[in-house]
Amino acid sequence: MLILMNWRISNGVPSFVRRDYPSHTFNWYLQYLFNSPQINHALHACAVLGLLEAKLTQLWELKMIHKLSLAAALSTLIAGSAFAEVHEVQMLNKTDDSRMAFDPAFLQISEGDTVKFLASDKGHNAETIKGMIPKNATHFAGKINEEIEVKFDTTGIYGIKCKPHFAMGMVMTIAVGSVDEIPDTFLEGRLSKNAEKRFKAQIESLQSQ
Ligand SMILES: [Cu+2]
Repeated sequence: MLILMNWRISNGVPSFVRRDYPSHTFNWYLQYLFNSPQINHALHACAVLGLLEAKLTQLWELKMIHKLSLAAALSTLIAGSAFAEVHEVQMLNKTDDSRMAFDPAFLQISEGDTVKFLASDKGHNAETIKGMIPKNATHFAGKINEEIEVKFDTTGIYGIKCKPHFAMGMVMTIAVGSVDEIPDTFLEGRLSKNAEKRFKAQIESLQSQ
């Protein structure tokens, strides 16, 4: 798609976006052809790109932007937000193997992805642990029973806790981007035996990937 767009861009004003064309009808047609939810997501991204390109085309016609910046803007969009994912984590009183836990307790995500913490059971929250997030990353703290969505833009390892059940080991690890190694200081802070044990298991999931 990127090559196609760049080809169109380098061959003059992008022309495939006809602003009078009902693109959603076309999307439904493709969805019917492929009959797949993944295709549906991809088409949604394409529709977003189409709208953006239409806007950029207008700017282009007004000679407000340069050919290269159009290509760069589209490339960034394709590489970034169009494919950012939302991951859901449940906050639970009980899972198959433990009490008071995040499920999943370990997540590997891409930069720019979002994690949504669901208040599946009552009495929990999600917040970062001091000393257990990457340098330059921002701390966050949800309130009890609050469902928060957090976007992770900084690469590295994040230790997350539920404040009321931290001592019981209600913690999770989120690895953002390609993390080669765990910082030496990651488990150096004050952790209960339970929290430390679960963190060690979560880190093993990372290293076994
Ligand atoms: Cu909790």
